[in-house]
Amino acid sequence: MSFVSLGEVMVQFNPLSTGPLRYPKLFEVHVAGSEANMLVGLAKLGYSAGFISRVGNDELGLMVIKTLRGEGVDVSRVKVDPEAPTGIYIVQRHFPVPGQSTVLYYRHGSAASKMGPEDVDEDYLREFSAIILTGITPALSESCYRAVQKAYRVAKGHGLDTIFDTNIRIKLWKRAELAREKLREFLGAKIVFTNREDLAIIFPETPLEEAAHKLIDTGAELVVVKLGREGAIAFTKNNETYKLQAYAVPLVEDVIGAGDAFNAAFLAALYRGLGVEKALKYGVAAGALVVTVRGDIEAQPTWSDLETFMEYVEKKEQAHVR
Ligand code: KDG
Repeated sequence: MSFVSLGEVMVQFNPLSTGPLRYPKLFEVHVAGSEANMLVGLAKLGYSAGFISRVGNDELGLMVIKTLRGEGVDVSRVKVDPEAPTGIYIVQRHFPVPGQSTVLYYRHGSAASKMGPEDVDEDYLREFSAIILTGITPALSESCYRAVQKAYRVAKGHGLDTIFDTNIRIKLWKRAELAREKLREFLGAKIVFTNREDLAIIFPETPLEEAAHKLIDTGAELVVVKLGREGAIAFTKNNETYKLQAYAVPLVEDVIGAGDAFNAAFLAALYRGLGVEKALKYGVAAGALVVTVRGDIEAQPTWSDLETFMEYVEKKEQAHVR
């Protein structure tokens, strides 16, 4: 099993202190972006992964390429754009809502936003067995939207499994209706990851379970609704439902990237043949690990990390019961 994806990866500036961004003086630098995060997670779990993107001809672009390569992702299709810069974003942690993070994007006109259908090489896609796309890339520009359309169509045509995370970023779309309208065509992917907020945008005023079933009616075989601290629910086309509580972790540094880590571990377990229930378990474990550090990719687990974490949680639970 091998995974290909298309999207923007940025340099993330994450303050060492929490609170309003006016004040921190010290920032840590990370490489992050939803699609690339998932590929790194999958690579750590033993799968091959390839990324299609563009970065600027600048030091930050070099950092992105070097980091992804170091994590085992094939970057042969990451182009270096001589004119546009690498995108960046800054994180504000635990303010104004404790436990949550918000982001400031500086990515308008970035190298990745200039991607288009010409970046999607059909022969390259055919080297993989599954494609992962998200609702972020179509929001970057009209040409990125067309690139995602092409990738989705070509992948379906060549029999790749299609995986789509709705990942609606209102800061990019500006209007919820636009996201709803433009993302509709990707909702029939084989596996759809989403969350409560995105479902409310896609199917307004529809109860969560009904909305998930609407996605199944659209063609999805498996719909996974991530619920943050509450865990996740999976709905299958065979009418099965699986629900799992999240693992509580003593320390939440930064929640950004948890959803991507969840997806990666969920997919890794599912494609290893472990079944949906076990996949949910690995997914929430990976999500729990990622929130304990700043940065999206650093704490993504290997199989052995997942086993160690799960043993620790089980021991804690048993001690609690006694
Ligand atoms: O899922 C985490 C991502 O949201 C974060 O890394 C930044 O890719 C990003 C985005 O577009 O929001």
